[in-house]
Amino acid sequence: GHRGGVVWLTGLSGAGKSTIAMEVERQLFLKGWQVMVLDGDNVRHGLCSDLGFSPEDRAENIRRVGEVAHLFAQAGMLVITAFISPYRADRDRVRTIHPDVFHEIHVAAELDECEKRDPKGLYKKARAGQIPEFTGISAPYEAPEAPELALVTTGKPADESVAELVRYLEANFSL
Ligand code: GGZ
Repeated sequence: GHRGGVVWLTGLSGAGKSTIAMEVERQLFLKGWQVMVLDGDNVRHGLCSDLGFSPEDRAENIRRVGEVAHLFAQAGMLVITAFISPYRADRDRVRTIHPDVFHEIHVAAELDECEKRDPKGLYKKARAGQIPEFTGISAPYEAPEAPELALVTTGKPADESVAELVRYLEANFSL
Protein backbone atom coordinates (compact mmCIF):
# COMPACT_ATOMS: atom_id res chain seq x y z
CA GLY A 1 0.00 0.00 0.00
CA HIS A 2 0.89 3.65 0.03
CA ARG A 3 0.26 6.86 1.96
CA GLY A 4 -1.72 9.78 0.62
CA GLY A 5 0.19 12.80 -0.55
CA VAL A 6 0.50 15.72 -2.92
CA VAL A 7 3.14 15.50 -5.63
CA TRP A 8 3.37 19.02 -6.98
CA LEU A 9 4.98 19.27 -10.42
CA THR A 10 6.05 22.77 -11.45
CA GLY A 11 7.72 23.89 -14.66
CA LEU A 12 7.36 25.75 -17.93
CA SER A 13 4.72 25.01 -20.54
CA GLY A 14 6.12 22.17 -22.64
CA ALA A 15 8.55 20.97 -19.96
CA GLY A 16 6.69 17.63 -19.80
CA LYS A 17 4.64 17.96 -16.58
CA SER A 18 1.36 16.46 -17.84
CA THR A 19 3.05 13.77 -19.94
CA ILE A 20 5.12 12.61 -16.97
CA ALA A 21 2.17 12.84 -14.56
CA MET A 22 -0.12 10.72 -16.76
CA GLU A 23 2.47 7.99 -17.35
CA VAL A 24 3.45 7.85 -13.66
CA GLU A 25 -0.25 7.59 -12.80
CA ARG A 26 -0.62 4.67 -15.23
CA GLN A 27 2.39 2.78 -13.88
CA LEU A 28 1.43 3.22 -10.22
CA PHE A 29 -2.21 2.31 -10.98
CA LEU A 30 -0.93 -1.00 -12.37
CA LYS A 31 0.73 -1.58 -8.98
CA GLY A 32 -2.62 -1.04 -7.27
CA TRP A 33 -2.00 2.53 -6.07
CA GLN A 34 -4.81 5.07 -5.91
CA VAL A 35 -3.47 7.94 -7.97
CA MET A 36 -5.07 10.95 -9.56
CA VAL A 37 -3.75 13.67 -11.82
CA LEU A 38 -4.94 17.26 -11.68
CA ASP A 39 -3.82 19.44 -14.57
CA GLY A 40 -5.00 22.35 -16.67
CA ASP A 41 -6.94 20.02 -18.94
CA ASN A 42 -9.26 18.80 -16.18
CA VAL A 43 -9.25 21.86 -13.90
CA ARG A 44 -9.16 25.01 -16.02
CA HIS A 45 -12.33 23.96 -17.90
CA GLY A 46 -14.32 23.36 -14.71
CA LEU A 47 -13.23 24.23 -11.17
CA CYS A 48 -11.19 27.19 -12.42
CA SER A 49 -13.01 28.13 -15.63
CA ASP A 50 -13.50 31.66 -14.30
CA LEU A 51 -9.74 32.26 -14.07
CA GLY A 52 -7.19 33.57 -16.56
CA PHE A 53 -3.42 34.03 -16.35
CA SER A 54 -2.90 37.27 -14.44
CA PRO A 55 -0.78 36.84 -11.30
CA GLU A 56 -3.94 37.10 -9.17
CA ASP A 57 -5.82 34.47 -11.21
CA ARG A 58 -2.85 32.09 -11.20
CA ALA A 59 -2.62 32.49 -7.42
CA GLU A 60 -6.29 31.58 -7.07
CA ASN A 61 -5.91 28.66 -9.53
CA ILE A 62 -3.05 27.26 -7.45
CA ARG A 63 -4.90 27.87 -4.17
CA ARG A 64 -7.98 25.93 -5.33
CA VAL A 65 -5.93 23.08 -6.76
CA GLY A 66 -3.93 22.91 -3.54
CA GLU A 67 -7.07 22.66 -1.42
CA VAL A 68 -8.61 19.97 -3.63
CA ALA A 69 -5.34 18.03 -3.74
CA HIS A 70 -5.09 18.04 0.03
CA LEU A 71 -8.66 16.79 0.44
CA PHE A 72 -7.93 13.79 -1.76
CA ALA A 73 -4.55 13.23 -0.08
CA GLN A 74 -6.36 13.08 3.27
CA ALA A 75 -8.58 10.38 1.77
CA GLY A 76 -5.43 8.36 1.05
CA MET A 77 -4.86 9.17 -2.61
CA LEU A 78 -1.58 10.11 -4.21
CA VAL A 79 -2.43 13.30 -6.07
CA ILE A 80 -0.10 14.42 -8.84
CA THR A 81 -0.64 18.01 -9.93
CA ALA A 82 0.73 19.40 -13.19
CA PHE A 83 0.47 23.19 -13.26
CA ILE A 84 3.07 25.75 -14.28
CA SER A 85 2.57 27.34 -10.85
CA PRO A 86 5.20 29.97 -11.71
CA TYR A 87 5.13 31.93 -8.44
CA ARG A 88 7.17 30.66 -5.49
CA ALA A 89 4.82 32.32 -2.99
CA ASP A 90 1.78 30.46 -4.41
CA ARG A 91 3.56 27.09 -4.17
CA ASP A 92 4.85 27.84 -0.67
CA ARG A 93 1.30 28.68 0.43
CA VAL A 94 0.11 25.24 -0.73
CA ARG A 95 2.98 23.60 1.13
CA THR A 96 1.91 25.40 4.29
CA ILE A 97 -1.49 23.63 4.34
CA HIS A 98 0.11 20.21 5.07
CA PRO A 99 3.91 20.43 4.87
CA ASP A 100 4.31 16.73 5.73
CA VAL A 101 2.53 15.42 2.62
CA PHE A 102 3.65 18.04 0.06
CA HIS A 103 6.46 17.15 -2.32
CA GLU A 104 7.56 19.80 -4.82
CA ILE A 105 9.01 18.41 -8.04
CA HIS A 106 10.71 20.75 -10.49
CA VAL A 107 10.19 19.51 -14.05
CA ALA A 108 13.15 21.41 -15.41
CA ALA A 109 13.65 22.13 -19.08
CA GLU A 110 15.42 25.04 -20.71
CA LEU A 111 13.09 27.68 -22.12
CA ASP A 112 14.61 27.38 -25.60
CA GLU A 113 14.02 23.61 -25.52
CA CYS A 114 10.34 24.12 -24.55
CA GLU A 115 10.05 26.72 -27.26
CA LYS A 116 11.52 24.31 -29.82
CA ARG A 117 9.08 21.57 -28.77
CA ASP A 118 6.11 24.01 -28.76
CA PRO A 119 3.58 21.13 -28.97
CA LYS A 120 0.57 23.47 -29.12
CA GLY A 121 2.16 26.39 -30.98
CA LEU A 122 1.64 28.63 -27.94
CA TYR A 123 5.21 29.97 -27.75
CA LYS A 124 4.97 31.03 -31.38
CA LYS A 125 1.73 32.88 -30.64
CA ALA A 126 3.21 34.39 -27.47
CA ARG A 127 6.24 35.67 -29.42
CA ALA A 128 3.85 37.19 -31.93
CA GLY A 129 2.10 39.02 -29.09
CA GLN A 130 -1.11 37.02 -29.44
CA ILE A 131 -1.00 35.56 -25.90
CA PRO A 132 -0.36 38.15 -23.18
CA GLU A 133 1.45 37.22 -19.97
CA PHE A 134 2.80 33.95 -21.35
CA THR A 135 5.12 32.22 -18.89
CA GLY A 136 8.76 32.43 -19.95
CA ILE A 137 8.07 35.01 -22.67
CA SER A 138 6.12 37.86 -21.12
CA ALA A 139 5.49 36.55 -17.60
CA PRO A 140 7.97 35.18 -15.05
CA TYR A 141 8.76 31.63 -14.00
CA GLU A 142 10.27 31.41 -10.52
CA ALA A 143 12.11 28.09 -10.29
CA PRO A 144 11.98 26.25 -6.95
CA GLU A 145 14.99 26.86 -4.73
CA ALA A 146 14.73 23.65 -2.71
CA PRO A 147 12.43 21.18 -4.47
CA GLU A 148 12.19 17.67 -3.05
CA LEU A 149 13.22 16.46 -6.52
CA ALA A 150 14.36 18.04 -9.78
CA LEU A 151 13.65 16.12 -12.98
CA VAL A 152 15.77 17.47 -15.80
CA THR A 153 13.85 16.67 -18.97
CA THR A 154 16.11 18.46 -21.46
CA GLY A 155 17.83 16.11 -23.90
CA LYS A 156 16.42 12.83 -22.63
CA PRO A 157 13.33 10.75 -23.39
CA ALA A 158 10.32 11.28 -21.10
CA ASP A 159 10.35 7.64 -19.92
CA GLU A 160 13.65 8.26 -18.07
CA SER A 161 12.04 11.05 -16.04
CA VAL A 162 8.97 8.87 -15.51
CA ALA A 163 11.09 6.03 -14.12
CA GLU A 164 12.96 8.44 -11.86
CA LEU A 165 9.73 9.85 -10.42
CA VAL A 166 8.19 6.38 -9.95
CA ARG A 167 11.30 5.31 -7.99
CA TYR A 168 11.11 8.47 -5.89
CA LEU A 169 7.42 7.95 -5.09
CA GLU A 170 7.91 4.27 -4.22
CA ALA A 171 10.73 5.28 -1.87
CA ASN A 172 8.73 8.04 -0.19
CA PHE A 173 5.09 6.92 -0.19
CA SER A 174 5.14 3.12 0.14
CA LEU A 175 3.76 1.64 3.35
C1 GGZ B 1 1.10 30.17 -19.60
C2 GGZ B 1 -0.80 29.49 -20.75
C3 GGZ B 1 -1.14 30.83 -20.93
C4 GGZ B 1 -0.29 31.85 -20.41
C5 GGZ B 1 -2.67 29.61 -21.87
N1 GGZ B 1 0.81 31.47 -19.74
O1 GGZ B 1 1.17 24.01 -22.52
P1 GGZ B 1 -0.19 24.10 -22.00
O2 GGZ B 1 -0.90 25.43 -22.50
O3 GGZ B 1 -1.13 22.96 -22.10
O4 GGZ B 1 -0.06 24.53 -20.50
C6 GGZ B 1 -0.27 25.91 -20.29
C7 GGZ B 1 -1.48 26.06 -19.45
C8 GGZ B 1 -1.05 26.67 -18.12
O5 GGZ B 1 -2.07 26.58 -17.18
P2 GGZ B 1 -1.74 26.38 -15.65
O6 GGZ B 1 -3.05 26.24 -14.95
O7 GGZ B 1 -0.77 25.28 -15.49
O8 GGZ B 1 -1.02 27.77 -15.29
S1 GGZ B 1 -0.72 28.37 -13.85
O9 GGZ B 1 -0.18 27.29 -13.01
O10 GGZ B 1 0.25 29.44 -14.09
O11 GGZ B 1 -1.97 28.88 -13.27
C9 GGZ B 1 -0.65 26.53 -21.64
C10 GGZ B 1 -1.92 27.30 -21.38
O12 GGZ B 1 -2.40 26.90 -20.10
N2 GGZ B 1 -1.77 28.74 -21.35
N3 GGZ B 1 -2.32 30.89 -21.65
N4 GGZ B 1 -0.57 33.16 -20.56
N5 GGZ B 1 0.33 29.16 -20.09
